[in-house]
Amino acid sequence: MNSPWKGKAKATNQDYDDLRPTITYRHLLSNNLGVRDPLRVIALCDSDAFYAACERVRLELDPSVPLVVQQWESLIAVSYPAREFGISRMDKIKDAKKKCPNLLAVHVATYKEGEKEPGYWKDVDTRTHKVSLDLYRRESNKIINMIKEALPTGEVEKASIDEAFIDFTRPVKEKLLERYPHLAKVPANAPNGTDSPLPPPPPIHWDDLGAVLLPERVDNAGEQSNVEVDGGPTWHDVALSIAAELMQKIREDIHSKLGYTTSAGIARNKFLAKLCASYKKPNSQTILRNEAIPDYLHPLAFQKIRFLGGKLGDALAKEYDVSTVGDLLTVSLDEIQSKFGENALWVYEFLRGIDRTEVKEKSALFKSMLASKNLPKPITQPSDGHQWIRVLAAELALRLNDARESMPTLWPKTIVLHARKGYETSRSKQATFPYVRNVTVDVIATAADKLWKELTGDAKTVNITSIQLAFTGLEMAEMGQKSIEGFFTTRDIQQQTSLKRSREEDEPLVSPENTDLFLPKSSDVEAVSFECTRCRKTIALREGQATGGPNEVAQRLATLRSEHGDFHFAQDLANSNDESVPVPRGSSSKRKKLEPKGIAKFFIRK
Ligand code: DCP
Ligand code: CA
Repeated sequence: MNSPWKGKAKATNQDYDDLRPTITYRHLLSNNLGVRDPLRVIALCDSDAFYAACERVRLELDPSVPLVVQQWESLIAVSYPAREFGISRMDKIKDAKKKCPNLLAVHVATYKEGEKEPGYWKDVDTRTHKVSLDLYRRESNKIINMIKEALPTGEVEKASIDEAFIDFTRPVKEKLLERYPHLAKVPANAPNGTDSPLPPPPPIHWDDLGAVLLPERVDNAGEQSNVEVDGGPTWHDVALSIAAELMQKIREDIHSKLGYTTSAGIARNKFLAKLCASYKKPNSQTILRNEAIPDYLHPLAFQKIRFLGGKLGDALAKEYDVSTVGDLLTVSLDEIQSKFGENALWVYEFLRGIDRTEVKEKSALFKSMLASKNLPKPITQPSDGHQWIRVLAAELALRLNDARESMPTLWPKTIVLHARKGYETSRSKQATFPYVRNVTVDVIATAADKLWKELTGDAKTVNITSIQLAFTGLEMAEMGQKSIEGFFTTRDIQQQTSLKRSREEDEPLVSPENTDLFLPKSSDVEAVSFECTRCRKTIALREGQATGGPNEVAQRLATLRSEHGDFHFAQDLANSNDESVPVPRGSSSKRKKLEPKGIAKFFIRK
């Protein structure tokens, strides 16, 4: 039977009430209006074929070379020239080479036993090597830092290894006042003082600012940049065009200084910026003017929208027998709330291009660092653990020393070794990490070897399928103005080390069952679990899900992580007082006990 909603009256632009907001002097002159600022402009900047680009830059290759990055037999990144041969991430390396005989396939760097640094070896083998993403992390940090330096008053949030959200609202207001200084002063005859509307905006030259999405002409973006919307440009359009100028300049600088092309989406909020960032790729940017929002959103399959891709999207599609955002707009707020709970308000708002989430820089100081390896062949002899410990120690040494370049006084308080058999809870041992000036592979491996001996005890044989080594309690040591080099004399180091050691021996070690340790959200591709930084629970793949190649395991883990994130998002909404704004972290201990209700039911609870 047809749903009563199918074919209902078409949604109109009346659904979007603030596409041409009136901008007043107060709006322009205030810097604290937050997510409801009518001049708000957000961008999402995403690097093109990122890992492939990192390898191209490292090898100093011409950008026209078709290149893929390989991890064991799978592809993890495909350059745009390689995409022209029809190659995608879904291909196996063999098939990709058939499509393009001149394809350059670079295997991702790996750590190898006995080597201090990851490298590009000829004989890569998952049984003896461990993937290293260090190059990509470093290049990613360089890009983020360039964006931050270009925008001292903008907010930059790293969204993934190659994506960043940028809140341009403040830099744009500064530019507006610089270009139109008369706006800084409210005219004496303004009818409502500071709350009077700004004078009409100047014409905008959209040329060279990227593809501009216009109402009903979203498919001809960029080609009709001189065509105006009814009523002409608004001050929000001026704000978008200034953000586009700044974004363009930042993207050009990233390209000329670091060699990476990027693509960006610029719109009034995060959700829309992300949606239009991939409108035209690579090396271009897209501007979504408010008045184009309805025409851009209507034909979209709503299940492609983040948060609406999983069970909730399926339930909505089934309930109303619809597939596009436009179809769903005919469902009233009352109706959607009666079926999906009060908090379905955010679905209602997303469909109308409203998103009030902030761009917020995540804390730069991570608390821990984790290196892990799923062993293709279990360790059965306790003496065989040593080789993997050295491999993991090499990764931690490199990452700690990398981090120390920007945070020279960074010290891990504790070192933790986890070992796991199959999907059993992992066993772990930890110890205070000695203060030493040079944290070398040897220093880490020696500490970890000791933990390994404690963990395996007198056992003649063991059965270990996954091993993780972590630094926890990473903090910046308080050292005033002194540098690390000047702070510790060799004697200090010896004394401190021996002090720590003697205390360590007196201290009871954590029981093997104790997994209640703070572990990071692992960025390691080979983990089978991660610890959620919000609920601090270890979320692991279920038995059977951790089989297959490392790529498949990594993908399942990525899905699990995203579903778990969605669960928190939905729960925040369900527990929030202002239903459109997620509750800040840790603001209520009551939340823990609440069962998912309404929309939260549709997200997996772990
Ligand atoms: N990545 C991965 N495994 C995946 C997806 C991505 O290892 N299943 C890595 C490799 C990518 C990087 O993350 O280069 C960024 O992912 P994107 O989805 O942004 O893809 P690309 O940057 O490669 O391509 P695009 O130009 O389409 O953004
Ligand atoms: Ca990308």
